[in-house]
Order: sequence, then C-alpha cells, then structure tokens
Amino acid sequence: MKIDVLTIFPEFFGQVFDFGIIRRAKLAGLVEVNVHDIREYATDKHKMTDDRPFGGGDGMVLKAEPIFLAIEHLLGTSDRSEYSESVRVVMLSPQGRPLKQQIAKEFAECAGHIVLICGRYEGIDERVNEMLVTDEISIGDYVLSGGEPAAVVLTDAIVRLLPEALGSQTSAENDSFSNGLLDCPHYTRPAEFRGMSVPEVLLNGNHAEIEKWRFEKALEKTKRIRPDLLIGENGEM
Ligand code: 9D3
Repeated sequence: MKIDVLTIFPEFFGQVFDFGIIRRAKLAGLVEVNVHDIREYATDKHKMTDDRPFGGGDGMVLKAEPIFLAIEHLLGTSDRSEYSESVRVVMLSPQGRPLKQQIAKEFAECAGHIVLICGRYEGIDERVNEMLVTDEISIGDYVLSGGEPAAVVLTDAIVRLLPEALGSQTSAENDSFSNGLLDCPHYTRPAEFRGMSVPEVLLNGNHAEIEKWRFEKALEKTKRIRPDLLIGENGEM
C-alpha cells in the first residue's frame, strides 16, 4: 500500500509515522508513506496556496490549482472517473462521514494507493471535491485547526489493519470495536499493589470463568460509557 499526504504543513508530520506498528509496517515493506508540500505545486512567483473567498467573508480558501497539479503528479490524472479501482483520494474535513472502524477496514482491504488531502483555513476550493475526491472523512464532532491530525489518525487506523502489520492477528480481532464492545480491564503483577488487589477470578486459572468475567466486565463498561455501541441501526438492543 502507498499513502501520500498533501499538506501545507509538511513539518507537522516529522516523526509521527516512525513509531510502533506504522514503523514496523514500513520496514516490512507493507506500506510506504510520503508527505508532500502543497506549496511545491504552486505556480505563481509567491507560491500562493490560498486566496480570498469569492462572495466575501473571513479567512482564506485553499486554491484548486496546486492540489490538481499534485494529484496529476501522483496519479497521472485529475479526473476521478479515470482513477484505478484501488485508488482513494480522501479529503479530511469537518463535513466528512465520521470515521468508523468499518471505514478503516474497507480502506485496508480494498485500497492500494491512498492520497490524503489535509484541509485548512475556512476551506478548500469546491472544485477539488467535485473532480478529485472519492471520500470525505471527519474524525469526530470537535473542531481541529486543520486536517493534519486527522490524516495521522486515519493512517494509523488503516496501516495497523494491513495483513501481517501486527505481531499476531489475534490482537486486532480482540480490539475494542471489532466485537462491538469496549475492552475489559487488565492487570499485571504484582497481585497486590498499594493495598489494591487483582480480582480473584483472574488468579485461579479457570479459563472458562475468566472469559465469562471479561465478557461481563466489557458489557457492563459498554452499557455505562458507550450505550450507543449496543443499539443497532434501527434502535434495537
Ligand atoms: C467556520 C466553520 N468551520 C467548519 C465546520 C470551519 C472549519 C473548522 C475546522 C474549517 C476547517 C477546520 C479544520 N478541521 C479539519 O480540517 C478537519 C476536522 C475537524 O475539524 N474535526 C474533525 N475531523 C476533521 S478532519 C479535518
């Protein structure tokens, strides 16, 4: 898989892809991640990447041309109907579909080349969305100052799902959300720490009882913190 990030702040990404699972996946040749400065595709003498909005208003809008030129350089076309089947051009924006584990899974399974466009300012020229973008994604209902942190989040969520990116596939299957529940509590040695003891059931070696305890704790925690995860799309429990 290849992931290209388009941003006006390339330095933001410094070493963010050089740790843990993403680092290992890169070293194993499972993924290549490259960050590109949109400014390098600006054609005017001041290398302008943004301009004032038509119709007036506060703030600046990212210009279409540098982003079209960057996509043409990376994909050979600026017409999304000509993209290969495995190409995704993702706009990170507050207007996007909220990111879910299922979306990361679909990208990990079906995408071979992903271009992430990081929005900024008051927005981006709409012709970028009309001609280049295949998916518009938000990472949640809160305001960021740009799409860069969202690009990191999405990259992490996708790369760790690539086959063989994790040491053992079982840990991906045991993740929160893959069974629709939050994770159960965990403990390690010592069995008593500053007067706080580990639940007895985890120490007795009865694996059927341990699995039952873990499921009950996960269900109890999900009901309390995230009851929305237990309700189906049609409102049933
Ligand atoms: C003035 C109205 N705002 C739109 C809701 C403007 C605005 C806010 C934040 C424009 C851009 C941004 C920057 N945010 C992102 O680019 C972004 C984002 C986010 O703010 N929240 C959750 N996911 C994402 S993905 C990209």
